[in-house]
Amino acid sequence: MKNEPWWKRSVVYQIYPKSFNDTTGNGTGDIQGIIDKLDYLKNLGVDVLWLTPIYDSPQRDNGYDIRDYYKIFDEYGTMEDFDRLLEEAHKRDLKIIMDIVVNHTSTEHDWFQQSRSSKDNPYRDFYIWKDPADGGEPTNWISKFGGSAWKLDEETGQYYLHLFDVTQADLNWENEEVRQKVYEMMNFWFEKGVDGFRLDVINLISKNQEFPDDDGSVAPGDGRKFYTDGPRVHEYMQEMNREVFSKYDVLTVGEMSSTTIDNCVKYTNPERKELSMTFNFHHLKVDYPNGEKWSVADFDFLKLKEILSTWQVEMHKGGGWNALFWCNHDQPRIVSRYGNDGKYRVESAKMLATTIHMMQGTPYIFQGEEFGMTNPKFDSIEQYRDVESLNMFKLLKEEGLSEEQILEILKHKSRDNSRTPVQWNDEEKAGFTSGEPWIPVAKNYKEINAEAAVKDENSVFYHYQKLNKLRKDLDIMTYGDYELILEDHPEIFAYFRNGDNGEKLLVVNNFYGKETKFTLPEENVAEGYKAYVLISNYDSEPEDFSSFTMRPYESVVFHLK
Ligand code: TEU
Repeated sequence: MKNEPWWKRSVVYQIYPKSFNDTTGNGTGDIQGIIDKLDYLKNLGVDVLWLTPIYDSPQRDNGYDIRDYYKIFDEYGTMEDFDRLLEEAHKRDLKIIMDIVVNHTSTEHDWFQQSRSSKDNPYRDFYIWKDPADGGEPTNWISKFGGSAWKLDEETGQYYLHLFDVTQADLNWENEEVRQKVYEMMNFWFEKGVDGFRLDVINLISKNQEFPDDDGSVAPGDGRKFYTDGPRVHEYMQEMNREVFSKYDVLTVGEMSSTTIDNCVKYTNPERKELSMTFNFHHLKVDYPNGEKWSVADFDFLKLKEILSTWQVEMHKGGGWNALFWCNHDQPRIVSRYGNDGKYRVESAKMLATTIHMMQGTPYIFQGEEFGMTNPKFDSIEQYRDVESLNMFKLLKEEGLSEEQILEILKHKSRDNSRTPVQWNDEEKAGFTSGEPWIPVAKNYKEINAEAAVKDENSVFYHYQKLNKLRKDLDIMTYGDYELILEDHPEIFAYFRNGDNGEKLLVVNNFYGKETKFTLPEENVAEGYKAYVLISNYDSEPEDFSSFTMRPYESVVFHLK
């Protein structure tokens, strides 16, 4: 285990700079704001900070639309500020990973400006241009943000592909020059000293060059099968690894949209020399009835257990590595989703934290999650900022839904649910800014904020701190095999982690707000073991680890030796 990479034992904290901490009063977070909170993050016990894109950008998609990969977005600061952040973080033994978006660029990027200018411009082939088919879009694929994935450019009479917003044009990875430019840019950031990358939708970069129409078997115009984990994607990842990652000791995490376990094993098995680990989203779709995000439904608990467990077992078997997470800037807050953001907010936030952190992989904590921030429950469309939410509002209205219905859906599903300003304290604007925040602060900041959490030894914050510390102390958290038990139990998510020499962790979580009985199944009865409670979320502990009544959202981890 000695030669294992450092990132297997790390905990990553995700910062969404726009909403993190504003020091200038312009209502938008900034780099200095991150520097000011480094001690807070160090105290939480995380090892790595992932910054979502901080490059120059028109901000149509909050920085995932990059205009210049070599420049910091003005409102966040300057390259000098960034260098200072890197230095201050490293001083505290915190690593920094950058978010790299290379499936697409902003249409304001110079490459695209050139590319669009004429058919024979040297940059034309940097993007994916197609002639009209039968006078219309080249294929029937739809964009992930709604509407066609193709946009006609009047200048030259051709369409360009945009899997996301119309201002996010897909790069043409078939073009070797594009790849070289991307690797050059990646090397620039590593030479600066950053410690890794989160690679945005990296499994979408290789498109089926036939560009076929989708037959609609999944959903009308779906198109995903023609570019998800596409034909040359592993070749590109290996090339990227050779040209960039292999030269540094870094963490690389690929964001994998609608991927499969087989592919994620390939992306992350070290022998293949691609990436360190992958994010997948299957466990965050168990509240999408029939795969439909834009509806409101309870989550399917048995399916959740099945999905997470299958990924645990299969990735381990294949020698891959999982990124573990509940929250990010695209997902509603987990405590409002699979937990309880009312009476049992604290208990359920801790229970969810334990459930995911005790699995095998590298855990990620999204800003605010560490003290149990909730969805803001906006009640008017004016409060929303997200391009996807605004597009969907329009589209669902056209489909005939009432504003009231759509607002109810957005309350649960909008990406803005996680993007409201971090609630630092109970002062005006939650201590996020002295100005007017770019997106409203959630109303519950007086009760739910970082300062209150740090003052309260029973807070969610200290639960995360403890989990982070346990990871450092116990090898079994990193290396133990995962074994689900009670797979059909309708309320309890329980599993073992099996280490060497019979050492075990028994992780038992009640996912509901009522009492339920835990009984260790016959075949798992561990004779002769002594059990020590490692971490739990109530102040009294069960007497017998093999059978006890669980309180609402109770969570207990036993160390069996
Ligand atoms: O997200 C990719 C992605 O597929 C999503 O999770 C997306 O938010 C979802 O499909 C919308 O329903 C990444 C970024 O995390 C996201 O913020 C960007 O908007 C997107 O890529 C485009 O760069």
